[in-house]
Amino acid sequence: METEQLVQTAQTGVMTTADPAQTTADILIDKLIAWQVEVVFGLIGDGINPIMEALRKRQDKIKFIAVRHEEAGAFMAAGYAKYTGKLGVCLGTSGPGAVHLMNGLWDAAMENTPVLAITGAPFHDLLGTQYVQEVDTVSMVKDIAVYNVMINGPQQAQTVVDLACRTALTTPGVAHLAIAKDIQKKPLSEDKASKDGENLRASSTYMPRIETPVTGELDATAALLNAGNKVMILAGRGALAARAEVEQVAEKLGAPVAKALLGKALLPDDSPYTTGGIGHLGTLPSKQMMEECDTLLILGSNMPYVDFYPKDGRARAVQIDRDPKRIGLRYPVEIGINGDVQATLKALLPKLQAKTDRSFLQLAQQRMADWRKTIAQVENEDAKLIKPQFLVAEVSRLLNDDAVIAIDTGAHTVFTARHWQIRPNQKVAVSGNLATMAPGLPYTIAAQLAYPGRQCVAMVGDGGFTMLMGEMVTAVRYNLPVKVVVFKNNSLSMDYYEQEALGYPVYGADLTSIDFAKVAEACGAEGYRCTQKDEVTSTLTSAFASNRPAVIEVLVDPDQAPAAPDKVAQNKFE
Ligand SMILES: Cc1ncc(C[n+]2csc(CCOP(=O)(O)OP(=O)(O)O)c2C)c(N)n1
Ligand SMILES: [Mg+2]
Repeated sequence: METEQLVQTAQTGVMTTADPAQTTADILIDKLIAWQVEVVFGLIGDGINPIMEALRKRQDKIKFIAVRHEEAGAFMAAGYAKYTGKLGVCLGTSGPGAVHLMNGLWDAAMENTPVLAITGAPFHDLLGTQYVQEVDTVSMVKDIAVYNVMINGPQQAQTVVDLACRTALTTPGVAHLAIAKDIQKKPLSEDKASKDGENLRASSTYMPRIETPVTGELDATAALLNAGNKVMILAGRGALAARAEVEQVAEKLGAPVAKALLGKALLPDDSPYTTGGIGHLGTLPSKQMMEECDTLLILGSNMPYVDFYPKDGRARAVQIDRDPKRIGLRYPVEIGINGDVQATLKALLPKLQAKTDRSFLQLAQQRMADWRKTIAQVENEDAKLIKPQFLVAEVSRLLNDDAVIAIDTGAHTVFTARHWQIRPNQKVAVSGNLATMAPGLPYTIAAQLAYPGRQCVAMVGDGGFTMLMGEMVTAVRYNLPVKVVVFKNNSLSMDYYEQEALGYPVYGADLTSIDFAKVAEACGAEGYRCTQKDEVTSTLTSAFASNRPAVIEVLVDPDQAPAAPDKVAQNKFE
């Protein structure tokens, strides 16, 4: 696994010195270039014209991707950062443009994703006068921003843009800079520095944060893990860079690894060490092993489904996380280590004793063999309609070894999480914590920009896709050959089943049918359609072979409920 996926590499600082004719907007964009920002996702407006002009003048150094909806721009910035670990940047005009960014910013913030949002504001002397498009964007993002400033002049821009980028990358999280439109075009020569601020400067120096674990905790951790007879590992996004170390720990302790959805890429699904996903969209073996373990090692995971942890008092637990606020959040752990998972495991490994009793891991492997048979039966069962499980299995089989996948939110998330057998060099982004609909297409566009040579595929529901499907034209405009697989069930099916499970008569869940293949064609992309099971393989094969953006609309069986792990074989929703 490339560690590049997780952290921007350290960089030596470039101290940009602006010439006096440079405006705030010039300084802002030069700083972004110094921070190695390659792309800004946004949509113009009269609140950001000077920023657009600064981008236009530097288009050979920094790319502006014009989106059709600012929400998509923010999802693209978030997706870009989730896939690459680099800073994602989005831009929206004052008022409505900024408001549209919010959902994508929340998505980024809830996954500690490094994103910088830049918003415009009305003329500085009109702020507070209820002027047209006046939204207090600094207040709007204050619940999520790790850095949040209104820039009041080019002098200040020389410092705070660097601070915004560094804070977003190192915390990591969402930084926000708001700039009134006249301030954007104010030249440095017209902004006299204060006496105290005269020598204040910043630079694009950036060092990723590295936490060093404390030895005392390591010895106690090793003792606890060595004493366990049935050790289980729960690993999430924070463990992604530590594949080799997780494998070594699993091997030494004879411990199966359950992967939280955001940690799906940690181990390939055919690894002998993993029981696959966990939680409502996980596997039965993950659930069973978690119930039966006597020791739990949580690695960089904040998996929210508390029912899927061991019962209180049943397992002694250790948690390693770079955010101390998360230690003990989901399960009462005995020892918490605040640190990077990879560094901590490296230090811990020599202290662990290889367990001779392999029976717990062997039980997990045997259960996984049964589970694989069960899901293969579910996928291949004779059925009149196309089963979404079968569709995922076919996509999974036909993907390139280094495919980059985006998953939207809905019943199809459950099917994709479970039936896509991830391989070692495949990547994924999903709105794991906000669990919002609509990011699938924007994420995949960002993926294709970040990895031009790789196959980028989005798995989306018909509801979520409709929300931002205008971005198909963005894929066309920038020649991005993304592939969007639409699970068409004419239903907001996840919530259909939720209402049903709660005993409500289902209301508001049906969708009026849209011809998505035609929508794709109208945008200048290719449109494919499957209505029969025997068309799926050939249609996917043709679409994946195309070098153009494409939508593959697949009419799936709406009666397939996203079942909980123990109901999978019976197809019941819990
Ligand atoms: C922005 C947003 N609105 C509403 C929801 C609640 N919700 C979660 S899944 C879902 C249904 C998604 O439908 P679709 O995209 O068609 O996928 P399907 O469940 O049919 O696979 C809804 C309404 C949400 N998560 N995000
Ligand atoms: Mg649907």
